[in-house]
Amino acid sequence: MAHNSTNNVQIFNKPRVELHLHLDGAIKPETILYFGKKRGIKLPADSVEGLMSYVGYDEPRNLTEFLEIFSYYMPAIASGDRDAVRRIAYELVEMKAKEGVIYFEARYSPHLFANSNVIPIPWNQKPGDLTPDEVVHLVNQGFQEGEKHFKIKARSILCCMRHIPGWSTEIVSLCKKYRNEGVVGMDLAGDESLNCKLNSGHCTAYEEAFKSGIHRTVHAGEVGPSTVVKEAVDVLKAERIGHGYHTIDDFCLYKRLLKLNIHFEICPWSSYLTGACDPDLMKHPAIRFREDKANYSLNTDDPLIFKSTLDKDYCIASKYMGFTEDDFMEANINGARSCFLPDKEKEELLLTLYEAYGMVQSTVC
Ligand code: PRH
Ligand code: ZN
Repeated sequence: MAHNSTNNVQIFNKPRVELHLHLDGAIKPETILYFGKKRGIKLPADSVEGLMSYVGYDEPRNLTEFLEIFSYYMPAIASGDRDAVRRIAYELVEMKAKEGVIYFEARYSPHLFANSNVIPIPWNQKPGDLTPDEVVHLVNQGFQEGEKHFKIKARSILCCMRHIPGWSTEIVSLCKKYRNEGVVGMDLAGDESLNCKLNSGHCTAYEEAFKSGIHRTVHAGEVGPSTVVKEAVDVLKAERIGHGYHTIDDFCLYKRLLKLNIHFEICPWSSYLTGACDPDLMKHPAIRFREDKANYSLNTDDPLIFKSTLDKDYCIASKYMGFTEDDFMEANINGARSCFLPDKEKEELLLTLYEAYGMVQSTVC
């Protein structure tokens, strides 16, 4: 199915909220090339088109193949360059402001940007001294600078990684440490198809997050079965589910999550490209979520790799899933209601949306 005609057409020209977006999946190719050159790190190509022919794609693969792509370009950004981390955060705010987003929550693994020995250090580089803690500080700085320039709000969610449970305790500590400086929650990301079994390291960290009032989302039921979603809600006490498409395979669970008002962070184009759903987008679970008035939002996930902007996801929802202007407003209001901001800021965000959507009288004279 050709989806090029859905690229870059703005069909919902009103303020938006985005809750599921990976910082390391939303880097400008120009910035990857810049830091690759500056640091003498070899990349698969030295032009934007060349790099994108390795990094971007537009026909379905599987989640494992998709996740491998990060390792093609992350060495240029990770493992020691403080400017790179600050700059990609700043540029993400710029990017989202252009897409009409007024509030977003971007997620990342601080360990994957630090000197964690996971992103291989190129032979000509000395091992650096960038810690996960400093990474969080740098991202916060980049976001704050971006917020000042682009007049939108940016917050972050710190990711635990399914295959490295040993990092999760530090993640919850960082969430607590930086809860007043831009970090609003915790996530569990990574390859659900290979690491379906929940590790006790993640359970302990999520338990601690729950006790400490740290907001929780979990990637679940993207390509994995509905049991992963059940575990995310019942064991990890997730308030939101990243993707969650396979929830609908278990009717009882689905009905229960509708009642609990669990939020589903839907990423239409991502789900097509990772093989998470039927490639026929007219059969996408988002249609069911919409019909059942579930609590869900529309998101990009990894726009660098998916060669997309939020417009792509909205266009797909409109063209293949029958979404109307009212549905888009509803999805954004749902997103604002289920965002991880403190109550007062959440109310302000909701009021801004209600005003922009003509649902209340503007307070501006
Ligand atoms: N599903 C699971 N994991 C994902 C996705 C997708 O939604 N997109 C990115 N990631 C992982 C990548 O390994 C990335 O490095 C990490 O999340 C942190 O952003
Ligand atoms: Zn994701």
